[in-house]
Amino acid sequence: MATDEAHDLTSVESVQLIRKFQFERVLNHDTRSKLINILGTIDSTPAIVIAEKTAFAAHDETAIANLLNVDNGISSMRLLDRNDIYRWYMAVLVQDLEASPGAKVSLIWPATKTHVEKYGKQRRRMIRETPELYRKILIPYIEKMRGDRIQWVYNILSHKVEADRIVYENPDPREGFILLPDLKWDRTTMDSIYLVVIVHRRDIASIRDLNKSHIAWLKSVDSEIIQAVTQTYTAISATQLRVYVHYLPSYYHFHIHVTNVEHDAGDGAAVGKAIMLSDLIARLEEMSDEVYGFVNSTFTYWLGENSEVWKDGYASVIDGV
Ligand code: M7G
Repeated sequence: MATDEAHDLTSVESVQLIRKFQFERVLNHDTRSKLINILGTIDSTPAIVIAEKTAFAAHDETAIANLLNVDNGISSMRLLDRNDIYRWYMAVLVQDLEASPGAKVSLIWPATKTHVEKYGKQRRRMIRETPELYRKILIPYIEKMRGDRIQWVYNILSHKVEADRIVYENPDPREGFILLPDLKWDRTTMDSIYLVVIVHRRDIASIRDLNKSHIAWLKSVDSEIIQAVTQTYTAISATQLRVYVHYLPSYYHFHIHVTNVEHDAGDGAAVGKAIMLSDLIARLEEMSDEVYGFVNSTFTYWLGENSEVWKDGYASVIDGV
């Protein structure tokens, strides 16, 4: 099935599609975030399933007050052990697809080699990327990663998909952007709010393309984001938002991550990957006219050893790997 046709599937057909998943192997799993990445096939084509147990609805006091209720909280329990004033149990939660689903499941199909690398377990390497290394290794790689690989971005920008999810749009082709829920968010848990901002302009692949001429624009995007998010989700205030970008990103069309600062976004918010948007703006402001833009800067980040940037790039140029 062509990717375009896959987009047009109804929600029932999409459920039938994922049911056809044939297990191949576990790519990675994380006991802390209760997440598992599984590789398999659908109709003999590689597919990746990412399954994550949902968080408790801490903001819904009624639901939490009923947690020990047999009918709509924990339906059955077994004592594992006890010691003095301490008791610990295993429990079965009453789950409901609308009000309290047990898991969030994502499907990538057809999955590319890059997806399999990204979602697989891998060792990491720290890279100090100078302007020279950026030109030598990243520019040719970024060329390859544009086009079809960011079709999902173009689908959002043209309102072809996810249009009804848009939280805010500034439609200006040069200055504008779309703010919408990130696929990682369950769209209900306020503490784990995760939104993504995709800019309309197509000339910025990553922060490397930003320079001093973008300062005013970035500042207005930053304040428009904060205003739109706090007006839409009134429980959240400006000081509760973490607004940042990734370097390296997975997708080379400029986008910004917006999360609740309470949310543990794991690696995605970690040093060596996440850079606060306001820090980037400040760095540009402090930059001399000779340096002018991030194309002439050095960035340090981590990379997975499975990634093409490492295997076909840095591994061969860094001494003593
Ligand atoms: P990134 O830094 O390029 O990649 O951010 P990474 O964080 O995945 O390494 C891209 C962001 O866009 C991530 O937070 C993704 O979860 C999110 N995202 C990716 N896709 C394919 C989609 C999508 O189709 N829809 C939405 N709403 N978000 C997506």
